[in-house]
Amino acid sequence: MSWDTLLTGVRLATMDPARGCAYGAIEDGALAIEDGRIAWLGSRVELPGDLPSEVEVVDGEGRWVTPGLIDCHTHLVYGGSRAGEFELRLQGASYEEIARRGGGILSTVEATRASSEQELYESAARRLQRFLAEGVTGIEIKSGYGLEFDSELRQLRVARRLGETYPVTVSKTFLGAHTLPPEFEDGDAYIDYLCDQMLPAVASEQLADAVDVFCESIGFNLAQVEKLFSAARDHGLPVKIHAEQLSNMGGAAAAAGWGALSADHLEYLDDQGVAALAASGAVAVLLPGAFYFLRETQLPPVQALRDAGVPIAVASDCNPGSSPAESLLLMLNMACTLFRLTPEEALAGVTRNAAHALGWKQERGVIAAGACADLVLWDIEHPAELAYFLGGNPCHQVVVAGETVLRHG
Ligand code: DI6
Ligand code: FE
Repeated sequence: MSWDTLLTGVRLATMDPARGCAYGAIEDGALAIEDGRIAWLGSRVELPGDLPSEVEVVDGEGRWVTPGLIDCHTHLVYGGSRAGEFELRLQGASYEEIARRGGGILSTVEATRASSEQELYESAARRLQRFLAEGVTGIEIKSGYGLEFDSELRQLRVARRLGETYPVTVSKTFLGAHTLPPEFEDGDAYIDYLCDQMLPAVASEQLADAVDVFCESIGFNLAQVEKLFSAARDHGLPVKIHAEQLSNMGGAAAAAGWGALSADHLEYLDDQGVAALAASGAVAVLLPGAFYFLRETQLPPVQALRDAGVPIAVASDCNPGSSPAESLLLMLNMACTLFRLTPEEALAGVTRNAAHALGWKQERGVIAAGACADLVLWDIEHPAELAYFLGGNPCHQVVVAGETVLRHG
């Protein structure tokens, strides 16, 4: 036993279901870190008597500790802003109308193409720091605002550099199939271009950990999804999908058939879709920020997902058009108030189940022996407070791979 750090005087919300209690909590807990991993955890009275003399003992002063938070669905890297479009929507235009008129995603594509790699990096870094300040230590970042070779790869390189520079683990997703770019009139031809030209380059530069697609009337149809997923499989890349956000196209069930990591949005998911997700083990990722910001009224089938045992994650969908959200804690609150998740389900949605959605199961998103020591210490009296505050930030300290990377106050 050669522990580096022993954290005592903490209340652990382990989020480990094996503990069989709310939040997998251990009151009066202690936790040992060795080589960036959790070496031991338990109640303080169970601590072995013969502690190594060189171990640094840190008193958590009664704070709650959770796993580092994970935002498993973001479009963090983009150029420009869509505040003008927000004003148009307040005058009555719908999100889909704006998209059909060439605004929407395409206006961000224009701004992103016009941005240098450094400009994209700096604006995304600002956003990333806000997430990190709230205890986010893992984040997924999609491309999808380039829609042509150089700009898609530029977005993914920025995502990679963010992960190399900040103490946040980044999962990169290729979302070339976000919408049809202005250079193409035909979705089939664009999907062919993605499969034949872009995907091989993305894969050979190891710029993506997964492939995503927007399956929607203003996105891509099922046949196009299948074609893209088949190409992704050829490159050994896992898939995920934006599905059933604005209508029911059967995208989630199709993705489940390809062993997708997750299906995201899901407001219009039907029983068949729920059953397909349950059978495949895919995670249902709920995005309350987009639901709120677009003033949607169709609720995702949360009770059916629960009944079927589908793991539910919660993410920010941070993007300039449908969810300019820069707070994952606010998403916890929205998941509870809008979707009626319990605070415990919401917290599982940004820890254990978010890890699962990124293929990081066991490694992150849970406080357990052997897992990476990504931890957050909070100034709260109960874990439900993480979903309770609107816009507050009770984060005290963020630990990544056993090292303190941020301390507030
Ligand atoms: N669904 C969304 O909510 C985002 N992308 C997607 O496929 C919106 C992206 C945008 O409006 O810029
Ligand atoms: Fe999205």
